[in-house]
Amino acid sequence: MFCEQCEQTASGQGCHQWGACGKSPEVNAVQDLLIYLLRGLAPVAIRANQLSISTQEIDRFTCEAIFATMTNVNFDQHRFTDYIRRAIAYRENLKNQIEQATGATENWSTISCFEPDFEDSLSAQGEDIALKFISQSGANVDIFSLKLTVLYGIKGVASYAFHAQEMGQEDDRIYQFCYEALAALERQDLTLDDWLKLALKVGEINLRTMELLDAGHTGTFGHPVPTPVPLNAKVGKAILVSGHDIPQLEAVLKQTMNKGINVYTHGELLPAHGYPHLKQNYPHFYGHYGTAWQNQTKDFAKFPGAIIITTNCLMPPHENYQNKLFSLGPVGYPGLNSIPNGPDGMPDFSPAINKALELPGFTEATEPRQVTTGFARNAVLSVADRVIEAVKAGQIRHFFLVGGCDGAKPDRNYYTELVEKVPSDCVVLTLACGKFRFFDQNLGDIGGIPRLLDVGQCNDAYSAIQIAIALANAFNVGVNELPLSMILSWYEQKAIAVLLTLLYLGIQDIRLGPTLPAFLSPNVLKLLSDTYHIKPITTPDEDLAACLAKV
Ligand code: FS2
Ligand code: SF4
Repeated sequence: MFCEQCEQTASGQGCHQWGACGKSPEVNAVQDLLIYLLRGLAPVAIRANQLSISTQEIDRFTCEAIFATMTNVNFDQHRFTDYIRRAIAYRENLKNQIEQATGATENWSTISCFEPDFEDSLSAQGEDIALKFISQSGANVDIFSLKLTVLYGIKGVASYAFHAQEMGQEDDRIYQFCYEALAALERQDLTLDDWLKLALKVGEINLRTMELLDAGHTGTFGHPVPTPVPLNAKVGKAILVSGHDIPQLEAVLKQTMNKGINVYTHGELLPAHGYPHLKQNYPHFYGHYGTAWQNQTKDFAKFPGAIIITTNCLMPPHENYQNKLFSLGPVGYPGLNSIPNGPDGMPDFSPAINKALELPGFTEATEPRQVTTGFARNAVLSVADRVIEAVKAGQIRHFFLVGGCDGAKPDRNYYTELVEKVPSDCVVLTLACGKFRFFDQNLGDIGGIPRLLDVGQCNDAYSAIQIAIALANAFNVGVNELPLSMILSWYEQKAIAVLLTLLYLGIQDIRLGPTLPAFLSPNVLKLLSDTYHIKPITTPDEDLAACLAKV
């Protein structure tokens, strides 16, 4: 087994025996096998597109299958076997269509003809494939490093594209690029410079993908508005919805209407409370429960209702709550209840609803507590004039974007301490699950502008980028000249895609932690730090001093 796609990779070097996320070597190997099949499907899809043969269903399948290989999404070997079978079926069907269209036999490369032996161990075959990939590419560690950067970045893009597509937002250029990048992983003729350009292109395409996702969310649910969210429990039956998928959260809300069940968000679904459409139409959309994903084994065990996990981050469930936990879409774990589709092909949440009705729910209310979310781009930019005035008047000295993922490592306390130490004349913008390190702190306000602004999920990185660009335009400077510092925490592959987007946009001086990606070779890291001055976090005091010296 070899996997180093996330921040918690073992010893900062790679998981070899067992995934620190809980992924077994067998599941890791079938994930590698699936990626190999998708890399072989890619050239066939590219050829089909050249011939105007529709690949729409395959585009969506590819994104879902890639999404399933991300950290903390799917641990179920059977699900990967199914994805593998479907990839082969789609590929062979497309080949037939291509041959019918051209009237000729195409010369497909080995990877596009590969079929595993389903009678034999798929994980053993996946191990072989992974070793071959390493031995083919590993001779040049820097190129291998950038190949992994591209692959992991594409995983992030595919997950965002999957979300956007659920809301009817698609752009063929995204799918085409994913195919091109997957196909490129087979090439041995590209230089370091070519791979660097391809990695930045992942960032460019990811920006477009996040733009679509933003359009999907705001077009479907309205622009988020600042909204107080109860953190306390209310007496009554309860369902907890976790992950990132807002359309699926709405489906749960629809199916629980008038059933006497209060719906709570967990983790990255907190910002869903900011969407006016959800707040206005579903009175039982109540509050938020628990904190970041890595605390779920405690939080889920205590929750007295059913729990639905729509996307990452799923941890291997504990026995004491597995029977009330339900997974959806690309998410999976052996033996975990999965939400079936109804006759209309849409998820039917009845099993989770019935479980919630069976369970006691909250029998006592807890002490009222709340946080405010909903400071996405529209809300922040609607007070842009006041923000600009406050900056000009010296009331706001500096902005800190403290965003990204959370995780279990103790060195992530850096982010809590940093926010606590941010001087009182500075504003903190935050997004993604890393905010649970400080989201309930009362930092007060500056002239009515809150000092802690929750822009949204990691999926809302586009919103944060638009805020930075709008401020830069208002001050007639580039984003790098703003009194703004980006202090990011990463964990999984969406964060890699967002980081590549920031580099594509030419953002300098990003501080990244808690550790730097293991898949970046020393030379690649040097290249990035020479060009973009990207640097590891140090201590809160040192980093704050350096950021404030920028003004
Ligand atoms: Fe957080 Fe986990 Fe959002 Fe990441 S809930 S680390 O996969 O997607 O951010
Ligand atoms: Fe290890 Fe992360 Fe890979 Fe899991 S996803 S096996 S923790 S590197």
